[in-house]
Amino acid sequence: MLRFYTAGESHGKGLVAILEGMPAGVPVREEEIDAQLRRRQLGYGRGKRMAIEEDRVEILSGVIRGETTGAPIALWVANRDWRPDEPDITRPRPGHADLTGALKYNFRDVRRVLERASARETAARVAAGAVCRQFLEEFGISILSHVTEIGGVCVARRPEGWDELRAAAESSEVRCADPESARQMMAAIDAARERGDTLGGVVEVVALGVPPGLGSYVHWDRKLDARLAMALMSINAIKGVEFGLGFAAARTPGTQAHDEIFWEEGVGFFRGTNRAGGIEGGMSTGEPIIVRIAMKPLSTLRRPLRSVDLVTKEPVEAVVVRSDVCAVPAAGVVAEAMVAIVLTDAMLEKFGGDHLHEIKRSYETYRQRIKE
Ligand code: EPS
Repeated sequence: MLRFYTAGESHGKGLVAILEGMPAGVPVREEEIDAQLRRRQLGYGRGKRMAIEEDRVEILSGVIRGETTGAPIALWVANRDWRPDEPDITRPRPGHADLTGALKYNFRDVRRVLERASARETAARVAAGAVCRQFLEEFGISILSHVTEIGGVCVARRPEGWDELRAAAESSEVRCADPESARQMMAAIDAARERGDTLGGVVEVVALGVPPGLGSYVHWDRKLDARLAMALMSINAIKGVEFGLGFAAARTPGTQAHDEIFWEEGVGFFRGTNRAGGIEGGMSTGEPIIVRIAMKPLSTLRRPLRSVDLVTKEPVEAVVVRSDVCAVPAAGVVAEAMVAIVLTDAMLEKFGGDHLHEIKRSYETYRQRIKE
């Protein structure tokens, strides 16, 4: 249904995203894409690069007078820190794509790898995701995220309501909804910076307003959780994905692991709990989709690990380049974008049409039937 590509290097001229398959008639506001790009640039623990860049989108195609036309949407985000002539790097970082990328493509310079393996690429994803968010908004679907863990510091408490959770996370420098936990996370980041170290963490992403029945139980590659997991695992440095109870479900007996079903006049079917994280049998249940991602600590270390020079084969210390101490808050914003892209694809698959009006009609008919 929906396809998207990105192109661009971290210190190339800029980044491109091409989003193909978006129907006509979707209102797209450039300011909203820019607002998402700005959110991705924030976060305590980021390096100096984020002070240099001021990410802004330019819509090159597919949108006329603020509405999609159904044609491919090309988005451009320029790099301020464009450096076309940097020297070679031959000291690969353990944990990075450097060594394997160089072996695979027969490079003697890992810069050719790291320029593309860099998480700078995620700015293009956020731009594409921001267009998808505007499509989802038309159906009352919204996506939020908050950081639940950084460097072993876990969030101690969280607000009850989704709006409160969102507001608290948005106002936090580490995107954590509990100010006291946030303070401890920032202290952990400061300590890691002092040591020349980096920190990973966990982010929870929540999608609200998703109708039941997106995805499918009939075939493996149409399952919604499988598609979300792939999209989220594709984000740089993400090592794990879990839905609802996730790995804890493996340690929970069946009587306490599932969500009992109820029905009420005017509401229809609903669950009393949401341990499944909004997905059963590869389909959305209509409850909030709740997914957590684990990010490893970044592999560029100011106290470098042992490595081997690609050319001389001598033991060396891995290269030290400018980088972030912690990018977990930013990863949450990227994860929201990836979830938006997958949900848009799943919505188009279920309710698809060439114009937003057609899709809305089909969606309303379905909602009505479900209610009855
Ligand atoms: C990154 C290294 C840093 C980060 C970068 C990801 O960039 P630089 O090498 O220019 O200092 O700032 O992230 C971004 C530029 C971004 O926009 O997120 C890396 O090696 O992955």
